[in-house]
Amino acid sequence: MLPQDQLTDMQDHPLRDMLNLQRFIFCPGCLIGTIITSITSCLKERGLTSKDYAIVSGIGCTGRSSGCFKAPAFHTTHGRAIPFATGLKLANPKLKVIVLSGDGDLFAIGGNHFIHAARRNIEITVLCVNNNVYGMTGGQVAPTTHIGDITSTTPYGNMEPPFNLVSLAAASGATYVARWPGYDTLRLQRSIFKSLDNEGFSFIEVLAPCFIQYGTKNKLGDAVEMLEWLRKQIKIRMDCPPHEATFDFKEGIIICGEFVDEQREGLISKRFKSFFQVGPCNLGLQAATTIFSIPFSLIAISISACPGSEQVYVLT
Ligand SMILES: Cc1ncc(C[n+]2csc(CCOP(=O)(O)OP(=O)(O)O)c2C)c(N)n1
Ligand code: SF4
Ligand SMILES: [Mg+2]
Repeated sequence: MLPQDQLTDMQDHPLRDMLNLQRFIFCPGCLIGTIITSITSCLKERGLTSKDYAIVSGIGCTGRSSGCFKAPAFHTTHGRAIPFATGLKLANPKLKVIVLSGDGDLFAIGGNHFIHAARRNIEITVLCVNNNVYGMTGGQVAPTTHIGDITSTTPYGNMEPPFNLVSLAAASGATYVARWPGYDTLRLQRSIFKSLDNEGFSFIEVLAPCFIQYGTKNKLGDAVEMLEWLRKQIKIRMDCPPHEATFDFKEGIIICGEFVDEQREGLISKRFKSFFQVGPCNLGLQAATTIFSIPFSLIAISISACPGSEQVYVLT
């Protein structure tokens, strides 16, 4: 964690009204901080206040990012950011709900929630910080770890093939899908703007190497060397079908770009418009709970912690 005395020169930071700067606990050189400021800059540019949006994260280094926002921000349980975000969106459909979490959180323990949220085309944005490993817990293998990679749980090399996250998102039904390296803030921000406008499920994969847990074990160097290693592999293609969007460390080719950008009415707009308009709120929520099989407690927590105050809610 950064000592407080290193933050004394941050009093005039342009995003200080929207960010808890003392909560930036990430290793110096980690792109998670850059991704948080990219999101915040987009929200500011759009003129959105803390009453207009909510941030939801799971557990992990990326999961800690919810604490950085001076907004309704929810540090939920491991893998459950998406169902929590779904509850928020159902309770307040006008809210822009952004999930920011890690590859392990969203695609290992939370994988089931991801594919069904995409299938439903629920109107939320999911940003996945993909560092190909469980960073915070000691560098264990993740469903995004490449074949042959050394991790703390695959000391002789990983034998399992990784998910291609953009292909998975597209196949599951997401209506906006993109992949960018975290240092490419302009393209990343353009995608965040598009996701805020998308009336459906948006997925943005953001590549952000973990030099502490992944780079060290695979002899890829320090933060700067790993970013250079990543940069050399990036090829931008805006016309690439998602299943051809290669993410191949061995070949040294990572296709970045926008892979899906289509108009399809989102779930809340399509199926629940009339429900929210005519029925009492709790009736609508009970029906939603039954239909979606989302635990009622999660929705209830979402409502009881509904935006309006500038706090972080930690659920254990
Ligand atoms: C139910 C449960 N199982 C396991 C854990 C331990 N755990 C915390 S974070 C994490 C993995 C996080 O990986 P990722 O989402 O990739 O986050 P990163 O640290 O890489 O950003 C695990 C397994 C937990 N907190 N709760
Ligand atoms: S351990 Fe890795 S993912 Fe976590 S803050 Fe450090 S560099 Fe980033
Ligand atoms: Mg990770």
